[in-house]
Amino acid sequence: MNIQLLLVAVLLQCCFIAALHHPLDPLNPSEINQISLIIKKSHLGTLSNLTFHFVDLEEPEKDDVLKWLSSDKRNGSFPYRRAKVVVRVKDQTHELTVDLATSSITSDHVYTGHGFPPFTFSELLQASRLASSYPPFKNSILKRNLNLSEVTCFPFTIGWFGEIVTKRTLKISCYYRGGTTNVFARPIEGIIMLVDVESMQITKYVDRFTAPIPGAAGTDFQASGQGLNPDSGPCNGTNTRLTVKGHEISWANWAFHVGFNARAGPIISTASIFDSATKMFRRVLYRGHVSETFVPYMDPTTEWYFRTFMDVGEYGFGRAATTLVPLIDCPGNAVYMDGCFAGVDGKPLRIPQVICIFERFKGDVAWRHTETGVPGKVINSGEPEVNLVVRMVATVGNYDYVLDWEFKQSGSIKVGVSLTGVLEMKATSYLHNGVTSEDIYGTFVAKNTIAVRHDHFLTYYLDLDIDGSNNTFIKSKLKTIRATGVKPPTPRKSYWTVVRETIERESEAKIQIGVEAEEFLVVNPNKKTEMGNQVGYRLVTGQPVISLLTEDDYPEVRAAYTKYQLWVSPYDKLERWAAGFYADRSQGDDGIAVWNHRNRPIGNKDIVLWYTVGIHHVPCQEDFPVMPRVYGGFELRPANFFERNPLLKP
Ligand SMILES: *[C@@H]1O[C@H](CO)[C@@H](O)[C@H](O)[C@H]1NC(C)=O
Ligand SMILES: *[C@@H]1O[C@H](CO)[C@@H](O)[C@H](O)[C@H]1NC(C)=O
Ligand SMILES: *[C@@H]1O[C@H](CO)[C@@H](O)[C@H](O)[C@H]1NC(C)=O
Ligand SMILES: *[C@@H]1O[C@H](CO)[C@@H](O)[C@H](O)[C@H]1NC(C)=O
Ligand SMILES: *[C@@H]1O[C@H](CO)[C@@H](O)[C@H](O)[C@H]1NC(C)=O
Ligand SMILES: [Cu+2]
Repeated sequence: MNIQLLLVAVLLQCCFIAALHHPLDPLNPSEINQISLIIKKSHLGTLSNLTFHFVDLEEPEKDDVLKWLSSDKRNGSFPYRRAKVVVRVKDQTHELTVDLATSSITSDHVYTGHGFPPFTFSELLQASRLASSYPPFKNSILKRNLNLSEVTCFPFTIGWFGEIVTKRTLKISCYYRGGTTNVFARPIEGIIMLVDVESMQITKYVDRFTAPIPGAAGTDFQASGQGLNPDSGPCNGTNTRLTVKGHEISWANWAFHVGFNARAGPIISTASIFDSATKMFRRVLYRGHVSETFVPYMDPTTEWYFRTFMDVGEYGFGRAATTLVPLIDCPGNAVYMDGCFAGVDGKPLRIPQVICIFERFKGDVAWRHTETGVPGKVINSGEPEVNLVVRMVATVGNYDYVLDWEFKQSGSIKVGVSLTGVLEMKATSYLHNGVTSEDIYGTFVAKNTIAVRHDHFLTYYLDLDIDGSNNTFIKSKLKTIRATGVKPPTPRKSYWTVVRETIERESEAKIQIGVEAEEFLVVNPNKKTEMGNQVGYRLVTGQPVISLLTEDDYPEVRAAYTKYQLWVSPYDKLERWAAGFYADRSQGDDGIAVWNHRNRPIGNKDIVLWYTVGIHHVPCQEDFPVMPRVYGGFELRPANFFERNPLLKP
């Protein structure tokens, strides 16, 4: 049986050694090697079967980073370099801090709370291969008259449904290739296997029913060649203003750092914008990245109910990242960065060209005006919009997430995700729609094939530092007023005004967007413009989507934060992952919804925004056999940050 690997990244042993430039630079291959050697030589290494689940830079103290950046930053190296490592050994999860300068483990703590660290490639691969040699499965395949060599199995994380959890577990579901490369299009329905990951054995086998395997015809996808070649049209910028120094980027009026880790994928740090009025760089975003994803499927039956994925915490977006393909994933003028992370054995793995950075001219107007009021003249002025994009693509099984951070010279940062790839489909004995009145939990996209309804929630961690660390979150309500008090009276009956509400506590800062007309601002209450306005940035929200599951449903207990699109918390180095660090089989006792209960003060404090991009996905036939991209996002836009339009000459 030739089970294909679900992981599409090209993984190579790392072969380069990057010099350290910036305290937030990701761990380089030699550092990852050093870390795994330190751990293997320790008491943990002598125990059997040590597996590495997470190896990342231990975030340096923010004050130290800021001090280092604001001093003459090239005049000396950063004072320390530490790693956070999570390993499993003897069925226990160890959280380690490793100091790279002294080559020592400075803390070793056994985690005993709920949930498990992310799965490794090796575990997923081994689990996917178990079925082929499992006699009951071979019988089931024989019974269905299928060729075992044409079967591909995938491991799925299984969430939590109130049971007592003692083991790391996956479920396996299988598909039939037989004449197609679109593996997900031909599900072998009715069979579910439970895998105990620690012993790597199938511990439960259910073959509940058979359904016809959807046909192979029409499932393959080929590009039509209609795409404009990005090299030939006016689609790409010239990059003349782009400088990449290690992980530090400067472009036009922006300067920022691009990192990468196995969990979040791309991480934007210390983004500052040059103010031509003051001739100074001003701080905007200390750190931003995807914090968690939640993808619950809306089919409550035996083979499907557990599909309630938290991809970032269970698998890792960085781990699922793919090597970008020039002229498809990124235009011709893109520059690329590699990504490194530790494999199951602690050795560094490299994903070549994991992030691309490119200047983009989409044909949009940045600003314009035609002035006809000057006698005898028609004055046209304006400029085209040219932006800089930082992109990574994570392919988590069937879905592809294109993550973009787009920097505009106006000071905006547009953050978004495009979803494409293949739907999760289910085989049914019904041929097409209209033959049953029962709920089929999805849409017929092909004969005997239902694409199951689901949601995508991507929660972003946004540590904004608007012109300094101490910021305040403001909710501005647009309120309708009766125009009764106007003197002298006019015929107008109503207008709207802005009622600014300063949010002092985090419990008042969990917000369902779109219920009222309101605006969200992060301001620096200690800084005002010459006109007396507080300097700030506005959060321009996208479609207001919240989870529709009931609060007592187990997936919702784990992802309670998806009932609100926006949360604000005081900065705490330990609070980065919206559903908690140990997302696999978590029980909802960690994460932003829980931290919020402490109701800490957030006025004039270093604060973090947690914003969720949500998409309710009701599949349609055009999403088959591969779906055209769907976009969701938001924008961080200056609001009284500059004295005037920063796109103009000073
Ligand atoms: C350690 O790993 C080996 C090979 O994967 C396996 O055969 C053995 O059972 C494992 N031992 C323990 C204690 O898990
Ligand atoms: C770096 O610069 C700061 C301020 O200019 C100075 O106080 C410090 O001594 C310098 N450090 C080194 C290692 O040169
Ligand atoms: C099963 O599939 C394999 C691989 O595609 C092929 O080589 C083999 O001939 C097939 N066997 C039968 C009985 O069709
Ligand atoms: C687009 O990029 C390519 C490759 O860098 C370059 O040759 C071409 O001139 C660019 N096109 C435009 C319109 O800038
Ligand atoms: C920021 O707030 C903290 C307390 O919340 C205070 O100690 C500090 O001085 C403030 N910094 C500035 C620059 O206002
Ligand atoms: Cu979807």
